[in-house]
Amino acid sequence: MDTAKIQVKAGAGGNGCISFRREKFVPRGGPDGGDGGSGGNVVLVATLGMSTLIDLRHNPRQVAENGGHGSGKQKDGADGTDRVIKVPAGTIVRDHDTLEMLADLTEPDQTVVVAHGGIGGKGNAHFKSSTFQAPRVAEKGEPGEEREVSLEVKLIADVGLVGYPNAGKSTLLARTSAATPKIAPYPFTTLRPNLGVVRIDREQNFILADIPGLIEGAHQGAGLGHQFLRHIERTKMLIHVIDLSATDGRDPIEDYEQLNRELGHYNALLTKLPQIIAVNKIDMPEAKANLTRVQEYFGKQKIFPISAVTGEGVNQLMQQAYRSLQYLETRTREKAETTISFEQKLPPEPSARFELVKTSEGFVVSGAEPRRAVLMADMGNEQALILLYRKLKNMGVMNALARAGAVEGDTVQIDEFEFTYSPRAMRSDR
Ligand SMILES: Nc1nc2c(ncn2[C@@H]2O[C@H](COP(=O)(O)OP(=O)(O)OP(=O)(O)O)[C@@H](O)[C@H]2O)c(=O)[nH]1
Ligand SMILES: [Mg+2]
Repeated sequence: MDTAKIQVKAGAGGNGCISFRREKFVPRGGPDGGDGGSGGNVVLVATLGMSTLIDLRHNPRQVAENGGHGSGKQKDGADGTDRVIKVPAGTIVRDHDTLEMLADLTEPDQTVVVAHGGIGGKGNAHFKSSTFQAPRVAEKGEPGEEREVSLEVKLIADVGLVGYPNAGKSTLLARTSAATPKIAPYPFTTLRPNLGVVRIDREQNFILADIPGLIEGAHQGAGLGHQFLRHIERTKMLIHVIDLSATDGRDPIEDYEQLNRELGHYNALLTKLPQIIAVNKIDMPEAKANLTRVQEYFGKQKIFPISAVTGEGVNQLMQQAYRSLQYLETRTREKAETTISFEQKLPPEPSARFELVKTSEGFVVSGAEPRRAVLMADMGNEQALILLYRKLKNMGVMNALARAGAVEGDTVQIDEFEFTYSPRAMRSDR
């Protein structure tokens, strides 16, 4: 339920209207057709308190409302309503075809438009000019964008709990936060990651994630941990929980090494995350017996003996985690600041409005603006070509064609529309 593929379609713009004023004693009124309204967008919004994409899996097609058409007396159509889709905070949004990342919705209420509504077509009231007194033409609404997007939820926790199955991770999360994960004396009790807020005091807190247990082979898909490892890619640090009592006939040091290997197999970067070592179940005699040996193994690296059940040592551990987090955050902030000052030195990109390519068949014009002009031209209407010529001329397309050596009769292609280049026609259609 952590991934979903959805099809999104924004609303089309409404059509512009062709209409003429009719009043008593005014036989031929001027054009008064109103504009179409814009189509609604499809918008994703990051929402706290949601953790899965299950609703979207059941509704994989999401469509926003179309804009209303314009009508007479300069009345404009209503704008279409946006389709707003709630997704969990921590959702990464990608275009399904290109895999391009459209957004990383980490902050609650952060939004991204995944399909833009089309703009409304202009009514004929707009097209009156000295040479074009009675325009019997209006624009069509622009079609809404349509595409497939892939969603993937990655938890956003500051600190991840990792450890062998049954080490006591969930017990520790339950002890330090209001979360209520399932706890039981057998491995793989936790099937899904759980989050909890750990409060150090009134203002200081961090988010702790409990990840299902990992075992050797998890990175190859054996065991449960595999599909959840990606969640800890986004934590800033880990608390490695070791079962010091070794009651299941295991060895705490071996457990520790095996688990780190497991992380490394999955993603070498995970081994670079700072780890705090918590040796758990210190309330048990078996654990006390192992403590000296394990302390020697870690040498200078500080370890935290705790009991998630009695609470012994737990506060010290959480305070250390909070201090480490603060240290890490200052460091990344400093890094980020250096990057920004570097980026500011770069010159701004010139924004090209269209591109012109000469082919053996003629010319191909591409770009969002000319494409939109063609899509909004009502080709069934003979006057539509006049409007289209004007628009392309204003965009500079006609001049660019002339400069590129286009001559009367050349074919010009824009999107799926083809026309014959004719400077003479252009002049008469001013
Ligand atoms: N004596 C003692 N038992 C503990 C301690 N912490 C956890 N346990 C017990 O160990 C067992 C496993 O605890 P969980 O918290 O479910 O362990 P987990 O690491 O979340 O296990 P998985 O979700 O299966 O990976 C439970 O029976 C707990 O009561 C502790 O500090 N002392
Ligand atoms: Mg658990």
